[in-house]
Amino acid sequence: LPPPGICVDEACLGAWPLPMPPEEADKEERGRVLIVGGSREMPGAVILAATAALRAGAGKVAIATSSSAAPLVAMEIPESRVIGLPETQTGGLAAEGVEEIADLARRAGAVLIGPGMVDETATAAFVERLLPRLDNTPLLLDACAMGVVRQQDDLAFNTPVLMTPHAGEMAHLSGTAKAAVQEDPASAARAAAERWKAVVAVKGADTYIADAEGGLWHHAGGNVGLACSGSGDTLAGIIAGLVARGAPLTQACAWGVALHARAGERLAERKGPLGYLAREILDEIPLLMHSLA
Ligand code: NPW
Ligand code: AMP
Ligand code: MG
Repeated sequence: LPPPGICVDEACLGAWPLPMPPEEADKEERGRVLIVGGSREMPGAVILAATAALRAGAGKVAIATSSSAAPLVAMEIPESRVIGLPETQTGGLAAEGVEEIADLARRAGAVLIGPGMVDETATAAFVERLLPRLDNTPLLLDACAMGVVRQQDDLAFNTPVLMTPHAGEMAHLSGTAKAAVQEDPASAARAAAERWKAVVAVKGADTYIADAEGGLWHHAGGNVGLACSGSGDTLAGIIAGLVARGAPLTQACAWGVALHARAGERLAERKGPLGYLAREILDEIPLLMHSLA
């Protein structure tokens, strides 16, 4: 682990190599990711996240999404197993769906929940029911799923958890103003990490990653083209893929943020600084991962 406070740059990542599977490894050894999310209105987010996990080198990915979106999602990503879960009336995932994926979640190397989910209350109930079933599987909470921390004042996770809010979400979760988070994102990340006993990355042009032990890492880079629809879903999926490969949450997060940003820089050079698509970020990842290693 590089010392807290250090910038996450090439030198730091080179000294913090990702776990590599042996050449003779099978796909189980390369790690399994379970992605839970999506809804009728936003089926695309889990497709982006699942593709991202595979691009980051995970061996297997399963997606659990709303039953109405499942057939479409399965067609779009033939590499993935897709499980349809019961929906609430508002289009969220019903908490009883946890029973259908509890075994998969326990056996996964990483579970990501949140991309494309709607209905914070239903999603929080889903996450609350999932948490005790995890058996220490690392859990990544993004987007709507982070709302679980608003349900209980004294919530502190007792399994490894990573949260990836942008400034607006961080403000919503901590009950502060977005401007206050933007003014001092490092302190917002630190306070959240300490409060919820999680690794917390406050995302933006500068991203700050804090852990519950007081560690803090900073990344600057990427370009404004990354401020696009679906961008965060790709980041969350990349990190999940790295965790499933065996990287600890802090390392996976630092590497994921750096890879995502470098991919944005490359796309800016080739396609122009604005207008590239979130899905195009993903094609860049395998070679970038190789060249930064
Ligand atoms: P505001 O503006 O802060 O008052 P962002 P995002 C609100 C999915 N996507 N709790 C916010 O309100 C992502 O995976 C799916 C409650 C605004 O009205 C996420 O699930 C794509 N409300 C979701 O969209 C591609 C909150 O939500 C609205 C909140 C949002 O992701 C695009 C949208 O918020 C996208 O990535 C919270 N914690 N946070 C797909 N193809 O399927 C925000 N809001 O911040 O504009 O949307 O972060 O991009
Ligand atoms: P989300 O808002 O969840 O879709 O996530 C957006 C992603 O794009 C995060 O990883 C941010 O760090 C990144 N991002 C957003 N704006 C910029 C920017 N101006 N420069 C570099 N990266 C950015
Ligand atoms: Mg997002």
